Amino acid sequence: MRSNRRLRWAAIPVAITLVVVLAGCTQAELHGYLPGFLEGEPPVTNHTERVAGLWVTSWIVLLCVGLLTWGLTLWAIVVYRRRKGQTGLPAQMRYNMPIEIFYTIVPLILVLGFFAFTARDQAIIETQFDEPDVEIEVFAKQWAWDFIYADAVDGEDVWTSGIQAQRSEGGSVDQDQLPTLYLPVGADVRIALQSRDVIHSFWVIDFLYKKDMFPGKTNYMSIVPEREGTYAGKCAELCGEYHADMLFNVKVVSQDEYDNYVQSLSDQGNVGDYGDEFSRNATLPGTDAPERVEEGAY
Ligand SMILES: [Cu+2]
Repeated sequence: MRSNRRLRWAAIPVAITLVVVLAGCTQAELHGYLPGFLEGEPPVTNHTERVAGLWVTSWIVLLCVGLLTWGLTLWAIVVYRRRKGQTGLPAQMRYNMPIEIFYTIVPLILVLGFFAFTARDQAIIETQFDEPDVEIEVFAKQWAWDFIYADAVDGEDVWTSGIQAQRSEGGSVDQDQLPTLYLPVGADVRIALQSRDVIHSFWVIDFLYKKDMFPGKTNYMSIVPEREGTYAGKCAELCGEYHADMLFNVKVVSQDEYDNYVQSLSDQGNVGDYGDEFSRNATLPGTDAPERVEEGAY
């Protein structure tokens, strides 16, 4: 009873300190210094708050575990230090059931807790739009990106085919020549991720999410971009010599600007299918072997 009351008194200054410290936090600090959070601006996508929440909560829990562990370690070092005149080993303790149960149960609760919250958030983030406003197909290729805007202009696909980062002699990247994916702000976007050759990974840093891209298998990502701006993207799976130059940008723009952009692709003649026929591997499962050309066919 007495220790309970003492604990309650101890909790008050801890709570006050937390409130004062957190109230003075900037957006960047509240989101654990993850990229993309700006004071007074909407989050980058509909998922970023959730990802940041999981990250920051995990850190706070783990920091508490750390403080407890470091505190107990220091306490043991100080209280049980060797005093003047002491010799030999101190009394050795073993089979302390309460302590053993404690350090079995507590980590188990922590691991199950992390698993449960991660599984919950992942299930929500991985739920794909059945009827997206905008459907994008992304093909990764050594070492650039092709973006296909499905049914974007008069029911037809339009596309861009990218090249890898072009560097000046000093090594800086020419941003204008990077492959650029346009997305309309506020739209339900579903992105189909595929590869033309080896395994790559689609990573837009400020989206706080990445996903592998495999030849012969399509992965999906469903998001609502919520803040206009330009966001850096890169391949996040070591994929060969110029992996580091496999960069792109995502431009989140107004619906009008998006419509103008896809129309401009159509005007340039980038219309129609730009799919698997440009992939390197022509012998994937489900593909027929190339037919032998009849003699004299040439
Ligand atoms: Cu790659």
